[in-house]
Amino acid sequence: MSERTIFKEEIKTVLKKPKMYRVILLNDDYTTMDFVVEVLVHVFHKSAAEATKIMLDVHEKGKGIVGIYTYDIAATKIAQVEDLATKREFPLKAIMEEE
Ligand code: TYC
Repeated sequence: MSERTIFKEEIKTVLKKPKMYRVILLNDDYTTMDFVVEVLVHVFHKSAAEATKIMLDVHEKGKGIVGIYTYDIAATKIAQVEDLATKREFPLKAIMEEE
């Protein structure tokens, strides 16, 4: 077997795409609209216009996707949302779902 021979399993390991996770923002009755926009701008790097659109959509529909990330990035962003919300005493929450 030459050095260039690669087993099928090795190819699979090398080429396997990471699982991706949707980060979903949940509506509530207490968090202010301004704070949600602030979070979308600072944590999810949305423009003010895009953040406002997403916030209003979540407000109307109850939840909405704010981004799709690898597990660690999604978990970090969810923790940042929780951290900022806790500091301001808002119940704002984000969750993740596997794509
Ligand atoms: N429903 C909130 C209000 O009326 C605003 C809001 C929007 C809260 C989106 C959370 O994810 C959220 N103040």
